[in-house]
Amino acid sequence: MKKVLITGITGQDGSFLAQELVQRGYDVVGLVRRGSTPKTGRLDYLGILDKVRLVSMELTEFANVFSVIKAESPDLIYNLGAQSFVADSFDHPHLTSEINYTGVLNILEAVKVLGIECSIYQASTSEMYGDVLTDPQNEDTPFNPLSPYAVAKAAAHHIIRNYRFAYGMKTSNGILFNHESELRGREFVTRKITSKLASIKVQDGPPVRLGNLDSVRDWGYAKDYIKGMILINEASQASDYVIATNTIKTVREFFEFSAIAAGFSPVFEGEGMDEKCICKKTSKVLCEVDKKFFRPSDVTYLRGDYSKINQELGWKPETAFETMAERMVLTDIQLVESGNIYSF
Ligand code: NAP
Ligand code: F7E
Repeated sequence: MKKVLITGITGQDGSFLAQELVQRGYDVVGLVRRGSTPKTGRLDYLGILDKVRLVSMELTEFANVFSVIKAESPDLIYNLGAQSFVADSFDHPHLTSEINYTGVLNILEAVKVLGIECSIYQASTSEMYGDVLTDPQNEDTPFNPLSPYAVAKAAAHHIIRNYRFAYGMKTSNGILFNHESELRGREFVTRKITSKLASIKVQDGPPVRLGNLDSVRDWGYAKDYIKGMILINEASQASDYVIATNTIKTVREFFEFSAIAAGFSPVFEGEGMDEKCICKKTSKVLCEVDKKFFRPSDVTYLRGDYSKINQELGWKPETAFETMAERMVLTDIQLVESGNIYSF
C-alpha cells in the first residue's frame, strides 16, 4: 500500500484529496498544524476523519518537517498547505513568504538530504500570472504577480523546477486556476456569496458586502481538480501543468447564478460604489459594494488553457459552473437550516 503525506489536509483541497486517496486504498497521513481547537470539520463532514492518520507538522519549522518526513518515509507528498488568502498576504507578507516559499524549500531539502525516493506535488497557482501577459494562460506564459501571495508561490514554483533539474528529483507543479466547492473557505468570494445568500434566505440575514464585481475568474469544481493533481503526481515524468476550464465568469455573474439557485430574482442596479443587487420578487437588497473588499492590487482577469494536461494525461473538467454554484448554495442553505454543525 502506497503511503501519501498531505500537507493542508484540513483545507478544501486536502480533505477532498484525502477522500479520493482513501477510496483508492492509499495509506493517507495528514499533516496538521497545532491549534487550540482541531480544524477537522471538513474531514468529519466527508466521513473520513477515522480513515486518515493525522500528524502534527508546522511547514515553517525545518527540523519538524525533516523529522516527520524521516519518520514517515512517504512514496508521495502533496504540498497543499499554505497561507492561501491573497487579500491577507498584503497584511502578512513575511508570514506568507515563510509558509508558501520557505515551507516548500523545507520539504525539498528534507527529501533531498534523506535521499527518499518520493514524488512531490506542489500547489502552484494562476495568481502567478497576475496582470496577464497572454490570453489564455498556459505553462509558457510569463509570470507577472500582483500580490505577496503570488510572489511567494512563484518562488516556490521555480524552486520545485530547480530541484527537478539540479538533483533529478520527481517534483511537479500543478498550476491550478480558482476551484471552488461546498468545502471552500468562507472568506473566498464564491463561498462568501453562497454562505451569505443562505443566511439571507433562511434567517433574513444582511446583504452580502463585496469588492470588485467586475473581476473575471476561470472557476472550476475542486473535486475535478483533485483528479488532475493525482494524475500529475503519479505521471511517469515530473512536469508542470495548468488545470483550468478555459471558461470565464465575473464575480457579478457568480452572484447572479447563486442567487437564482437560492430562489431569488436578482437584478443589479446602479454603478461603481453605488451598485446593488435587489430581489425583484421581495425588493430585498441582496448585495452592496464595500470599498473594504478591494485589494491594493488585484488580478482582474484569468483564463487557463489546459491543453497540455488534456493531451499528456487525459484530464478535463467535468462539472459545469452552474452546477457548481447551485451545489454550493444548496449545501449552504442546508447547513444554515441544520444549525451548521460543521466548522468549515
Ligand atoms: P485552504 O482551504 O485555505 O487550506 C490551506 C491549508 O493549509 C489548511 O489545511 C491550513 O491549515 C494549512 N496551513 C496553513 N498554514 C500552514 C502552516 N504554516 N503549516 C502547515 N499547514 C498550514 O486552501 P485550498 O483552497 O484547499 O488550497 C490548497 C492549496 O492550493 C494552497 O496551497 C493554495 O494556495 C493552493 N491553490 C488553491 C487554489 C484554489 O482555488 N483553491 C488555486 C490555486 C492554488 P489550517 O486548517 O490549520 O488553517
Ligand atoms: O477572489 C474579488 C477579488 O478571494 C476572487 C485562492 O484560492 O484563487 C484564490 O484567490 C476575486 C478577486 O480568490 C470580494 O478581488 C470581490 O479579484 O475568491 P478570491 P483569489 O484571490 O482569486 C487563487 C487561484 C489562489 O491560488 C488562492 O489561494 O474576487 N472579490 N469581492 C472578492 N474577493 C473576496 N475574497 N471577497 C470579496 O468580498
